[in-house]
Amino acid sequence: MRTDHLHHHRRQGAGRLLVAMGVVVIALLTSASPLLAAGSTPYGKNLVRNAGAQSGLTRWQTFPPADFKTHAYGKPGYGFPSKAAAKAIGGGTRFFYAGLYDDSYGTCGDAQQQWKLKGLGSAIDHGDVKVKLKGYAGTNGSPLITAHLDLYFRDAQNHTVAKNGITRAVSGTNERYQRLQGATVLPERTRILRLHLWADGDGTVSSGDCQAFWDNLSVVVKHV
Ligand SMILES: [Ca+2]
Repeated sequence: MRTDHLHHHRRQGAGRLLVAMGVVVIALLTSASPLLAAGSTPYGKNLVRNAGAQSGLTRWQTFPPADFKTHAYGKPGYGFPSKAAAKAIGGGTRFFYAGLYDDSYGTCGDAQQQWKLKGLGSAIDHGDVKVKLKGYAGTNGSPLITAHLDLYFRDAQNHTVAKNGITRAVSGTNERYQRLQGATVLPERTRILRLHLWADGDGTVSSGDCQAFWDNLSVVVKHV
């Protein structure tokens, strides 16, 4: 009896310990989201955060300071995509905009988001990981303003690998969006992906306005 009781008691104790450990693990997983980055980069999931400008510039690094903007969809005829253009792509209420031309820096505003690929190194080096870039970009009516959507491939030291990445550009879209996309197998040693929205062209300098815009961006890695 006594032994049984003791045994039962011990099992209860072990059970409590396991529950306590479980709570600790769950707490670590839920409370410290940067810790989750220590896990593998997920396949099949859009890595871009705030991909549609609906949360302003949260998650985006911009340069020069305060130049790159988000802008509300509105009426057509002002060089920006209209509410109808937004509706056509499920673009919500706001889009990314390269801002006014910055004379002191001699450039339009640009925005970037970067990911360190975690836990995928061996699959990448075996040629088993594909990346797909998708998004919408456009410009005003000027053929001299270009909207760029680039995804760069870099190694762990942020140096170039066998391919620079996927680069796409549009110009003279006359306030409409063009759907841009590209997919490729990641070259050996790729450990960093960087998405870059930027604009250039003589029209940006002469007009003082970089009327290039983007919305609904997506970067997805897949095992192939
Ligand atoms: Ca949007």
